[in-house]
Amino acid sequence: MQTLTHSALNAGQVRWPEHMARALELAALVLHAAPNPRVGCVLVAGAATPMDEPIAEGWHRGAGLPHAEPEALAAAGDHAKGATAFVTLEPCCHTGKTGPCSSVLIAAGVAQVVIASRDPNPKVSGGGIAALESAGIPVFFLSDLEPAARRLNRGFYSRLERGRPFVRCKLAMSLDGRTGLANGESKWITGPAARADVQLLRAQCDAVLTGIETVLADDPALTVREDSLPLTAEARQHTANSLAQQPLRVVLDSRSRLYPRSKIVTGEGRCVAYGIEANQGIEPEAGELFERRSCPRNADSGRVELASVLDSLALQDECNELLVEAGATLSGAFIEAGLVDELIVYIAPKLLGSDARPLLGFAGLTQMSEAWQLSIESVTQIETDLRVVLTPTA
Ligand code: AOF
Ligand code: ZN
Repeated sequence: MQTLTHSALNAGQVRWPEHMARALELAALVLHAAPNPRVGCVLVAGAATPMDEPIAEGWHRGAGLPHAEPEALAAAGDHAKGATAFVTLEPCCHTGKTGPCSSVLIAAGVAQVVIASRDPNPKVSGGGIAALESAGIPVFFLSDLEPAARRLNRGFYSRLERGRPFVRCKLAMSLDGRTGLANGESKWITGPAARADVQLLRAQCDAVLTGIETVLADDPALTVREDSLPLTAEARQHTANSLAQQPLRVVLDSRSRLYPRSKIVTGEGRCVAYGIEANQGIEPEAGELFERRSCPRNADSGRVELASVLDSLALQDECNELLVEAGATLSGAFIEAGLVDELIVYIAPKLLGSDARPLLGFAGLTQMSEAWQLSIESVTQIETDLRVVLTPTA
């Protein structure tokens, strides 16, 4: 396989970044394809001239459905022969729920394949590249687009490379960093548009996690309400498959206080509660969509060990991306444990005063150098509120 940076492209390859950017765009039409990665494919006529035009497009709509390459090849028909295939991820070489894409590309007679990332799945992991090359099809790696291709599937990479999901933590606060009044009233800090944006975060993840205190206080459903999603009709249609299933709901419930009629248990889709002891609580009453799991106890907090919960979600549920929608204590514990990969903070232009509730439940810092340092990824105004996306600074 030849690695190519943008500056090393020859005259016949100058439009390659453009074709790959389109393949990345196609992949991103799907909110999530879990447990599979999101993949896009563009077929371009001919092997290498600047005049080459795309002849077909395809993308992966979700687990069990055709991969991006056979989708594009089907759209191209006989024109695929001699074409260049731009695929955001290394074509697979195994038979899972569908057959190997490398074989399909070889059978269709494509002249060459250009990829933007390697597949971390141990069943593939270089095998797709090797299969194509041994059939005489050159493979090129556009390394400058690798960060974008990895970002597209950061949950998939996180699960396969670290054995745990990519963790996003959503928080909503007033301008003075408060989440509710001292009497507990918290509905609503942010406006309807910001809350619709949270629906989109839920639709993008595989699992939503909260704590038992939030369930006891607010009884949240934590489901995706399709009609609240801020999507165009076209976008909705592209991602229809990912909206067919609710994200797994996860409750941390160390002392088995979850009750069977809570919305998190009775809502559509599966719910898992993690406690210290297995087989305690409501399991028999709640039906087969509810499961109670046990976890090691964290010696400091006396509650479930958060890292074990993440390991379990990756291993047992193939969870790529987890959204934490919890209160100050649990969100603070995730941050303190260094387990949050991205924070999404909605800020409402309201002032609630110093007796209102704080954003996070950790305390005890005595020096500025101990502060949790974050970097701002983006700041977006969402009607009356702001959304700030941050990542912890390593
Ligand atoms: C590709 N193109 O569009 C995708 C790929 O169970 P299966 O058959 O759907 O296989 C899932 C695995 O295939 C997934 O873990 C990843 O390694 C690869 N995904 N590969 O060539 C695609 N979605
Ligand atoms: Zn495939």
